[in-house]
Amino acid sequence: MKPIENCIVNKDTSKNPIWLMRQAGRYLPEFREIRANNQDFIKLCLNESLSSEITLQPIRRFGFDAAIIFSDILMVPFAINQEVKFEKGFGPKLGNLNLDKIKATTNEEFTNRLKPVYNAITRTSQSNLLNDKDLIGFVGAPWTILVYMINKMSPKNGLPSIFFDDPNLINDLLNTIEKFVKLHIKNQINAGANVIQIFDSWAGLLEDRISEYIYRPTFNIVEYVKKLGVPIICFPRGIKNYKEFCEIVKPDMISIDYAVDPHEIVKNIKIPVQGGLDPKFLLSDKDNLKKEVEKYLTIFKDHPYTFNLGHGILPEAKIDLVTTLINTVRKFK
Ligand code: 1CP
Repeated sequence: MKPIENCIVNKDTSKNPIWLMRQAGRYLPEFREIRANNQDFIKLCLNESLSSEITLQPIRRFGFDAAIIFSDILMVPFAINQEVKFEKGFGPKLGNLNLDKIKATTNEEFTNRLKPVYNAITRTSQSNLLNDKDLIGFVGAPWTILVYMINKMSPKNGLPSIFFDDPNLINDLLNTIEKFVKLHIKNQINAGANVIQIFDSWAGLLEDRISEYIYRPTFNIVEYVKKLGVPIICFPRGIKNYKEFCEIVKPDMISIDYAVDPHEIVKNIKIPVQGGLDPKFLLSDKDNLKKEVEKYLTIFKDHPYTFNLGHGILPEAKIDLVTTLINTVRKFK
């Protein structure tokens, strides 16, 4: 693994590196072109030359400071033998949960099924476009992966109350997911990823049992990644108490969502921070966007801060506003 001097996770307050969550994706015409000819999303994630190309598209166009491998958090359920499909206009659709089948998955089977993802990481890490840039590997947090596995589709309209009826099943499944998430991280690092991000996109759905379902498994993964010598970023979207999360889980960097007050974060959190900008500003206009970007940069002026959004970039984001965003960040003094 190559050491990156200008790593997106660092304690330097004199610069603000920038990359965007979901930067390799649907807002880019060059991605849409590839997608139009590749209807099966899982197959596309397992096409090592195309997934490497998609990873590099936003670097070529915008020169972000980091690339994030083109894959999906639902590749883990796929690799532990739960059916996963992506339907146009609907989103992910998962097959029935069969715990015995999942638990019977061996590490070798898991690694073999995701081999193309690891090959894509190696191939991408060798690109000249990434000479002095990070390559981010990622996973879903056990809680967020579990939500998709039990709910079998996006929980964007909420979870049924029966979801929480069987804590034994939840704990059992969380342990199994944690084991494979660790393996997936180790494989990505061995392939050439030099930063890891954990997406807990549905952390905000939990009110009780946060310690058990979020803090404990995420802490275990953070400790594991630290031992591998790679920085780890956590994105627990929608949680109420980022300070408590950081104190208990101890990531190297915290990625904040757009609903939290950045003033509170800078006051209460000592570790490097990433993110915050509401992705909707990339649908607005230059002046509005600049004002909001400068707001975040000013608040985090004396804090290690990597610029990013408070959630993934929207498919409707305007390309020229992404350019404005980068220029504003790079020019800020
Ligand atoms: O063309 C298409 O319709 C596919 C859209 C798409 C893309 C481009 C999906 C389906 N996944 C991805 C890639 C992806 N997903 C990346 C690639 C690298 C990059 O960031 O550029 C990453 C990091 C993810 C992570 C991901 N997948 C998350 C966590 C981040 C977040 O946005 O909260 C989640 C929740 C998913 C699940 C997922 N994948 C795709 C969809 C439509 C969904 C469901 C979202 C939902 O439940 O509403």
